[in-house]
This record gives sequence, structure tokens and C-alpha cells, in this order.
Amino acid sequence: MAKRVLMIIIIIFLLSSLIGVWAFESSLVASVKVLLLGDADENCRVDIFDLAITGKCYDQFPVNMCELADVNNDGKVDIFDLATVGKNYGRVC
Ligand SMILES: [Ca+2]
Ligand SMILES: [Ca+2]
Repeated sequence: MAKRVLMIIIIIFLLSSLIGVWAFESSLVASVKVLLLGDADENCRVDIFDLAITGKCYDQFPVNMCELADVNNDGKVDIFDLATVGKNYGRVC
């Protein structure tokens, strides 16, 4: 009887460990984000839409939609950000 209870406890422990590992791995996968300089819409490619976003955000504070348009993260969207988008044009994650 005690042996059976011990087996059940071990099985519950192993299952809960597996669930814990699965939840941990899921949270890791969800938090990994690939950075691609110039990818202003975060679709894993630098294309005409990123140029359009960076152009629309030109000379604006990098907030909301323009946050990723500030490619060099200097607090403004300017010609250097546009140049970086142009330099990385066509790249994919
Ligand atoms: Ca993009
Ligand atoms: Ca900038």
C-alpha cells in the first residue's frame, strides 16, 4: 500500500515538473524577439513599409508607432535612421 502511494506521489511530481518545464519553455519562446535594425513594423523584414514608417515618423519623437523608427535609439527620427533602414533594406530575420 505504501509503495503504491509512493509511486503515485512520484508520478504526480514528475508530471508537475514536466508541466512546469513546458510552461517555462513556453514563456521563453514568447519572450524572445529577434531584432532587425530598420524593421519598424516588426515583420522580420526590412522593406518599403519600414521606409514609409520611418519617413512618416521623420523629425518626430519616437513614441507609439514611431518607437521602432528610431533605429539608432538616440531619441529622434532623422536621416541616420532612414539611412540605416536603407542600408538594411531587403534583410530578413
Ligand atoms: Ca518590416
Ligand atoms: Ca534616431
